[in-house]
Amino acid sequence: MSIPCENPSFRLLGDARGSLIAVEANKDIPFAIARVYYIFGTKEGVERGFHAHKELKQVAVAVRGSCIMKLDDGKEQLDILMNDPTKSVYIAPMVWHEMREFSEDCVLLVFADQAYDESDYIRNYATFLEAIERNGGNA
Ligand code: T46
Repeated sequence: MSIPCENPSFRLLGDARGSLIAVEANKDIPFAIARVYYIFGTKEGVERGFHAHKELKQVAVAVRGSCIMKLDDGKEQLDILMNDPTKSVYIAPMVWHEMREFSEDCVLLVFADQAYDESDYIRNYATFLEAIERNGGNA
């Protein structure tokens, strides 16, 4: 079974002046949006993430620049090049994720279905694998 990370492409709007993308909850994103954050100014060689969320659902999109998003459900690992503002990645609960190779201009925009809660994070990979195992090997 492959990692559930698909989200339909965002529709590119705009005209002679340039481009525009509108993102609507429960339509372009498969949940009601409770929080938006963006990661930018990531220094060269820095890797981020290295955690899974117990409950949180997220959709991430590189609105500028590029980075690589690695997803890991405890069985399978997937590297996704994020370099297109119309293409997003769904980060399901209990999927370990790491981001690397940020371009200098990368702006990674993230939509989340819950407010920030540190207790929702699993930041230890061995703990993550144990939790997957307890759940019968399913993320
Ligand atoms: C994720 C990936 C894709 C807050 O106070 N509120 C927030 O909403 C967020 C997202 C972070 N923070 C604090 C927590 C840390 O003290 O900001 C600091 C940096 O967060 P973190 O080290 O978790 O950043 P990343 O880039 O490793 O992970 C972030 C999100 O935290 C995470 O949920 O899935 O981006």
